[in-house]
Parts: sequence; structure tokens; C-alpha cells
Amino acid sequence: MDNPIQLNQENLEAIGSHIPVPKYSRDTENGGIVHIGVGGFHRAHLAYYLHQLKQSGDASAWNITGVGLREADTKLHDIFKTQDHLYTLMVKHPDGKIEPEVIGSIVDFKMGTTDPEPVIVRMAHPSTKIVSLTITEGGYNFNPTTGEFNFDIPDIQHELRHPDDPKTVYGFLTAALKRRRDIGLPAFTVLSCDNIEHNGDMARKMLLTFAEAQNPDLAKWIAEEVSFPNSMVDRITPVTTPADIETLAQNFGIQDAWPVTCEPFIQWVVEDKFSNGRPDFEKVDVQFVPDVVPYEKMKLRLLNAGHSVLGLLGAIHGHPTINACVEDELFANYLRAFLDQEATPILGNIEGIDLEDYKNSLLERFANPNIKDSVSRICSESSAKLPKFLIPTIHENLATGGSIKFATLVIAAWCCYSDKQVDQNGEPLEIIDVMQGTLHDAAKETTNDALAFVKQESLFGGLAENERFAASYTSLLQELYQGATIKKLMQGLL
Ligand code: CS2
Repeated sequence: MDNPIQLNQENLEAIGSHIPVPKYSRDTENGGIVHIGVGGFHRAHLAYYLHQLKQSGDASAWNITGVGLREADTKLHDIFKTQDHLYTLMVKHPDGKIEPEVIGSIVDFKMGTTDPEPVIVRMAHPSTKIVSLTITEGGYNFNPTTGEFNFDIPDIQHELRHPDDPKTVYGFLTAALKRRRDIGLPAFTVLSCDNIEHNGDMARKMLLTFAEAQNPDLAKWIAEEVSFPNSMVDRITPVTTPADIETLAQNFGIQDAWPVTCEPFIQWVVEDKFSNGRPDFEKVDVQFVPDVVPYEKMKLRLLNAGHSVLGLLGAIHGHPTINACVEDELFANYLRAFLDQEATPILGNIEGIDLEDYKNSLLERFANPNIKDSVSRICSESSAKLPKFLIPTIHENLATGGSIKFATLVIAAWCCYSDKQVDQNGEPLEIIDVMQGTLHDAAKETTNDALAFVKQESLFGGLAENERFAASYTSLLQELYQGATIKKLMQGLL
């Protein structure tokens, strides 16, 4: 189309003749939810659930104020400003169909980096009832081996000395909760939406440890008043590409500087413990259950681990996307073998879930050719992901005498990936990881000590000392370093 319409509130009616748009009033006065970490996932998930509820005429008192605590969030902040916080969600179906829809549930966005005060004020506002988080696996600030809070971070030290000048999520939560307590307002619920087992319990433990060090009285109040539901969140949300922006403009006539793309599948399983109320999310198929832990474990150990298996092996082989991996029969068979023989046995029975169906649906979702989820997104921040998605499965199988070979090859691939930083065709890999330098240094030592990479205890715990693991890992790594292709090694294990 020649002249795509700029996405903003004023143009919504005109846009509505091209694609669905919000039918509700986008009043910024109400509030209800403050969300920290407005990445693509939040925009495809919680914000979409709330949008659906508002479209049906419910939840008029609820909307979302986004908060950015990283400099990198400035880009979205600035785009949102020109678009009145509207964005397009493009659902991509396997048959090639794309369903775009304008989402309006986010009505404001504040950068905590430039001025913390407006963020604290919003969080401490009487209408705020929930502070939700997608701060990534790495954002919880705990040591993966000990599970304890990491105080050894300059921003955390700063916040302990200057509670009114918060920098991290913990500083903001305590500053806002303190104000609420001091003026007699009820606490908000802290709702973690990250891929971590017991994500609510984890958020609680970390926040209480931090608050205890900053203000023990406040910590006591938080322990009594704030609820932290665990939740399992799921929707595959690839990184937006320039081609997506182009498709939206050319095929649908909408100019949106940052649309979000996602798969049709969506799931949210949450514990129903909200200290200060919540939207009627069950009306839009959110599942409320007394105990979410089995669902979380299933999702992390099958879907997320499955992604990492394909991602790291695929990266070494040179597959660009997850669907390219599962179109390759060897990769699909390998993934299924890992899921069946290593991940499933440790899950046991999950009431109400047929794990065979779940795994079949995962393979179908991964195969969606329209999603083109890059292996570089999947491999990004592996240092935060694998200790939650994959390494516990190896430990648990070692303890029960179960199979470990499929996961072990993934660890060997990760070492090679971190060391060589090119795929098996010599093409450079796009590596995004806060620990990239440390991982590279450890992996480089492999030529002197085959176990050097897995001796990084903060990631692997005591794995290197386990004889069965060490033997299997060393032999796979040696073959890889002697030039065996990743496919030959995969084939050999099947
Ligand atoms: C992915 C997840 O980041 C990853 O490695 O496994 O982002 C995954 O796509 C989502 O958790 C799906 O719900």
C-alpha cells in the first residue's frame, strides 16, 4: 500500500477499517497494573490477555503502565510516545496467514533510569494493585548454584545506602512498598511472569533478602502483606525484524515502528493468590490453579529445554531458525529422544496433562514455518537459561541412573559455541550473553583441561566431579574438537 497510516490514537478509527483495534476507552487515570520489562513477550502475553478482556467490555478499571529499568528500553519508550503506547500484535499461523491486531492495554511507559520518582509514585498510587515482572531469567539476581541473593552488584549496594534512589527492580519495589505502608495503603501483588521454576517464590525470597538488608521493619511488612503467585507463562515470541514492519505497512497499511510477532498458541497458568485483587482473567482462558509448580516444571524442562537443545546444536550446524531445525529429520528425532528419554522421566505424572499430547504440540509449534524464530534468540543468555532449563535435568538423571547423553552433547556444543564463536561452516555466530567473555575464557581452556568449561560451578554445580557425566562429556567433546560434525555425533547417540 502506498501510504500506510501511522499508528496512533487519533488514527485508530481509520486503522480500524484495515485491522481490529481497541474498542475500549484508553483512560490513563485508572491503572491497576505496573509492568517492569516491556519486551515482546509481555506485549504478546499479559498485555494481550488484558486487551482481550477489555475488548469484551470487562476490566475497564484495569490498564498497564510499562516501566523500563535499562537504558535499552529508551527505544521502546520513544516509539511508544509517538504511537500513544499502541502497538500491533501480528499472530503468525503455520499456513502463512498473519492476523494483526492493535493492542491498547498499555497506556503509559515510564523510564526509571532517567527519573525514578514518577515510577515510584505510580507504583505507590492507590489504584495500583499488581506489579508484574518479565525481567528475564538473569534479572532475579541470584547465584544459580547457591540460590542466594547476589549483593555483590554496585547498583544493589547503592540502593542499600540510598533507598530513595532505586536502580534495580528490588530497589523500586521496596521504595514503592514503603510508601504504601507509610500512608496506610494495601500492598500490591508481585506477579512474576518469567521462565523460572517457582518464579513467585523466587521473587519473594530475593525481595525479602534485599529488603531485610535495607530495612528490616519493611521486610517484615512485605513478608506479611505482599503475595507472590507462581505462574507458568507461554507464547513463542520471536524478535521483530525489519521485514515484519514492512509486511505490516505493505500488506495491511499500518505504519508501526515496533510491532510484535508471535505464534497463535498462548497459555498462562497462575496461582490464585492476589493480595489486592486482579482482573477476571479466567474469562479469557487464563487457568487459575492451587499449585502451578508441576506446570512450570513441565514447560521449562520440555519447551524451553527443547528450544535450547535445538538452538545450540542448530547453531553449530548452521541452521538459522528453530523451524529449520525441526524440518531436519535428524534434529526432530533427536529432540524427541531427549524429551522422551531424559526430560519426561523426571516429570512424573502431571494431573490433567497428557505429556504425549503436550510433546506432539511442541513439535508442531516449533515447526511453524511462518514464525522463523532465530536460533540466536534461543541461544542468547544461555548462561541464565541452561541452569534452569537443562542442567537440573542432567543432575536429576544422574541421581536416578537415567540417560544423560542427549543433554550432555548440548553442553559440549555450548562449550564449542563459546570457544570458537563460528559454526561448522566457519560462519560467525551472533552470541548475546552477559557472561560471553567468561564463557569464552573457560571454553578456551578445553585444550588443556577437557573439563574446564563445566568446572564453572556457578553454572554447573558439581557436574564436572560426576564420573559418569565427565566420561560422556569428555568423549563427545573430544570428537567435536577433532572435527566430527554435530550431526554425526547426534546420529551416533540415537
Ligand atoms: C525460549 C523462550 O528464550 C528462550 O530460550 O525458550 O523465550 C520461549 O520461546 C518462551 O518461553 C515460550 O513461552
